[in-house]
Order: sequence, then C-alpha cells, then structure tokens
Amino acid sequence: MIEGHAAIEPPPGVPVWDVDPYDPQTLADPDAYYAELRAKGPFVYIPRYSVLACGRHQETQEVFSDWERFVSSRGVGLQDFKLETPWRSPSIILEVDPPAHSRTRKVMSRVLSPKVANALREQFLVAANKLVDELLEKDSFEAIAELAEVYPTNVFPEAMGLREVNRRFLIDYGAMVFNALGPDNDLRRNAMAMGPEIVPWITRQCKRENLRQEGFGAEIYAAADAGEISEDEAGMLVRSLLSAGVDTTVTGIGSALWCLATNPGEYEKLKENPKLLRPAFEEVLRFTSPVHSFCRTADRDTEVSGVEIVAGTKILCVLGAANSDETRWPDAGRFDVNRRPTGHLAMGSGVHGCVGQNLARAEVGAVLTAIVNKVDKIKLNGPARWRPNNAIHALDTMPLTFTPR
Ligand code: OVV
Repeated sequence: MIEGHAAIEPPPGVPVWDVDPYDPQTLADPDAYYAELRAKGPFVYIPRYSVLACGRHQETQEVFSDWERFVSSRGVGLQDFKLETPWRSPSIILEVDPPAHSRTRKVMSRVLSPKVANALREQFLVAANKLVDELLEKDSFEAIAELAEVYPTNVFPEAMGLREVNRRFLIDYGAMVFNALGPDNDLRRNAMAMGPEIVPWITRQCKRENLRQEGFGAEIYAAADAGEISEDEAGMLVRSLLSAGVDTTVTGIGSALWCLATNPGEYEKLKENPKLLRPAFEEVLRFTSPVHSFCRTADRDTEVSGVEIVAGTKILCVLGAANSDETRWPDAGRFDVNRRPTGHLAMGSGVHGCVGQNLARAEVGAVLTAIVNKVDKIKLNGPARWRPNNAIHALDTMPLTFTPR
C-alpha cells in the first residue's frame, strides 16, 4: 500500500517520473510541471505515490468522464476507499457511482437548476454592487480576504438558508475537504488538525432545524419529505453543498480578479463589451483551473491510448494540465477573453460534472458585472501569493486598488 491505495508496477512503455505534484512550490506555480507531464506522454508513473498521472486533454477527458471504468466510489483522492476508511463518511454524490449516484444527483440538479440560479441573479447583483462600492472607497484592499472570501460566504449560506454563518469555518472546511484528497503531507495534516473544531459545527448546520424554510437546504429536505431520499441523506447532501460550494467560488472570484488585474488589456475589452463576461469567466476557469486535480480509480483492467491500466490503479487527472494543453488550445498560456474555451475540464465532465455550476456562474457573473459597471482600473499593488492546497489552485493574498469609472 502507498497513500492508502494498492501499489502498482509502472505499465509497459509508460515513463517513470520522480516528481512530487504535491510539493508546495509546484502547487503554487504548476505550469512547468503541467508542461513536462504533457510532454512525457499520455500517462506517467509517479513512483513516490505509485499512481498514473495524465495531463493531456484527450486522456484526462476520457478517464474523467468514463464512470464505468474509472470509478469515483473508491475516492477521488489518493486513498482507495475499498482498502482504507476515509476521514469522513463518503459523499453520497461525489464519492459514489451510478446507479446510486443518479438518485442523489437528480435531487441536487433540481435544487441547483439553471432556473433556480437565474432567480437569484438580482439578489446576487445587489450584494455585489454593495461590496464593490465599499471597496471603491479604499485606497487598497486585500482581494482574497476582503472580496473573494467575503462574497460567497455572504450570498451562498443565505441562498442555502443557513441560520448560522461562520465565514472562517466554512472556508476552512473546504480546505479540509480538498486537502484530504492528497497524500499524508503537511498540508493534509494541518488541515485535518482543524477537524475537532470545525466538523461538529458543519454537521450541526446540515440538520433540518438549522436551515430556514426557504433555500437549497429546505429544498433538499423537501426531497426527503417526498420520500425521494432519507432524512440522513438530506443532511449528507447539505454537507456536500458546504463541502463544494464555498472554496470553489472563492477561488473562482479570486482567480478572475487576478486574470483581470494582470491582463489590463483584456479587462478593457470586458468594459467595452459586457457580453464577454460569460466567456471571460470560462477563460478564467480554463486558465486557472480552480480544482487542479482529482483522481479516479480503475475498477477493472483496461487500456487508454495504448497504455495498460490494471484494476485498482489510482489515476491522477491533472485538470490544470489538460486545460493548458496547446494541442487543444493554441497559445494556451495567454488569457484571452475572446477565446470561448468550450470543453475545458475545470468543472469536470460527464455524470460527475459540477452540479453547482449554474450557481457558481451566477455568483461570479454578479461580481464581474458589478466590477465592470463601476471599476475603471483594477490595479495590482504588490505580489499575488498562492495558497498551496492538494486539490485547489487558489490565491492566498493579492493587494488591489479599484479606481472608479
Ligand atoms: C470536494 C467536493 C467536490 C464536490 C462534492 C463534494 C466535495 C461533496 O462533498 O459532495
């Protein structure tokens, strides 16, 4: 066993690469790692974790979307849930395969439907306008602490119907969930150390009585009342909202600001043509890949692009590398608001593709709309620093100034 899964031999013909994808420096600045991963072939074997890794768009897409051969029920991190007990009970939507997955997915798709996301646009925009107005009053502000973390922890718990909000706990729970997908390194251990303080609080907020009569929480519990899922399953799906709904959008907003602050010419194009907002956010997703990698587990002996893969193999799908694959996106290293990067893997693909994506787009769309309407220049006032995480590529600090339009 290595990192909670069965050790495998490198398949014939697959390059052995002694790299550590979870090195904090690599996590902070992954582009060279992504490029070398793609250059070495469709897969590499990484001995220190005994995994296969893929970073070309084609194979990453194939592995990531074929739920029959590459299952999620054995965990989407390095641990194989068939061989080791995970730190929390498995998610009943993320860490499960069809047909069980289809039942919970159906509930969540309805709760987070495009119609629901659209209905929230107005209130999202009111909150975004208010926040941007406040930041315009400051000479300089911390874009992550004062904007990216503030906005989703304000509007998302409200839309869920959470009665109690603790911004720090919400963000740190996300850090736990995503760091838990990596190896037993310092990042994972430090995150897990927060468990005794945070997990009981999270578990409490998932209960019916801690959710208001209106919101995603109530809608999930309505599915329990209708007999579609059990009361316990409703609580588990609320936990999924709290696991996946905060750090992802915090990261998306922070990275959108970073793209625009460091590419002022692209921001000018957005100001001239606000219709570009949506495609521009897709380009932010492609260019920054907020979830940089997720695993799958081969559940049978199989083959991808001529590479033999034995049952039980953990495959690290490096979404950040796939999203910067030059063979799919010419000049991939350029942030281009006109690109329209359909097929990026930032929100996954296939049956497990992000179920909250309509909502995420509505949140970030509101923030970008407020900014484009009110802000003339987005100025970077110092170095942007990244916050290493075993599964998320996110900024830690970024000093910005907004000048009014
Ligand atoms: C990290 C993550 C992503 C998506 C869903 C969940 C977690 C979940 O807990 O269901």
